[in-house]
Amino acid sequence: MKAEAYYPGSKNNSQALHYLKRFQPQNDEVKHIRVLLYGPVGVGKSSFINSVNNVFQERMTQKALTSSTTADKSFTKKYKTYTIKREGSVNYPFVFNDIMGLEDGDGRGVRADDLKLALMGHVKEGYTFNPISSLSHDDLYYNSSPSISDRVHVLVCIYDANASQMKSSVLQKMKEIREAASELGIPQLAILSHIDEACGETEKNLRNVCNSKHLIKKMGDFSSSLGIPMNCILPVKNYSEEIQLNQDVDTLILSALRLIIDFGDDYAAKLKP
Ligand SMILES: Nc1nc2c(ncn2[C@@H]2O[C@H](COP(=O)(O)OP(=O)(O)O)[C@@H](O)[C@H]2O)c(=O)[nH]1
Ligand SMILES: [Mg+2]
Repeated sequence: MKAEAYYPGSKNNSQALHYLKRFQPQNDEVKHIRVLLYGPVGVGKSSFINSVNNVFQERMTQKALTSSTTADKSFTKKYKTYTIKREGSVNYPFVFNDIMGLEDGDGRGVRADDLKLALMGHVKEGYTFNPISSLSHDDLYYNSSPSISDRVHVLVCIYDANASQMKSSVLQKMKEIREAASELGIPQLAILSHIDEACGETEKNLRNVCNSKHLIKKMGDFSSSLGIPMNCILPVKNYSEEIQLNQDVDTLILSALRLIIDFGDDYAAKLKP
């Protein structure tokens, strides 16, 4: 893989940001592209949303609360839409939801059937996912007639590149949700987060992402176990402990986001109210 694939030059950041700041969905009926981030607790779903927000506000921000301890089971159980603020009271036309997967036997997370409902836009804002039972049609939080903006337009599975081993139960769950998304024709991508911690080379310099044999292998493994092509596996380092913006972090966030939004937009373009 060529370095230019991820680091095509310093001009690239402002170009990508400019493109995304001007972005409008092709479909006039679509208010925003809805991105669903899916993955186990602690992989960096909230951090990715925060990182996107930092890049757009051009400063450090705190938005989707991140958990500093992954043992915290109370995080991100509610279905909540995160927006990125533009000037005034306007938001950018892309929004994020994050959902934590249900891991085997741990009694937390979100059930596969609820995930499917979320993909179709049936889950109303504020619904608290219940690991024991799924959202029923007569529930107050069931949206029986979702608009095309309520629907999910692109699914992004997230996993931690630093995880010593990719849990097969987690990958299995990701496969299931991917299949549900495929049935609906929803495009899918995957983020490999924590690349700064995944190997010595990227720890020293994020730009080594394309030279790190270890990381390329991780991306390849993730790609083949999920069945997502290699060019849809996006290596990312989220903002975590930084106190100021960093150009190399921004580059990865922006190139991931650009692909995510373009894929979602192509799908949304085909939807009819
Ligand atoms: N070093 C590093 N830390 C990260 C990265 N992404 C997330 N974190 C940290 O991992 C922890 C869990 O992240 P969080 O976003 O809450 O995960 P979530 O449960 O998937 O929403 C937090 O302490 C984050 O600061 C990353 O890419 N690199
Ligand atoms: Mg979270």
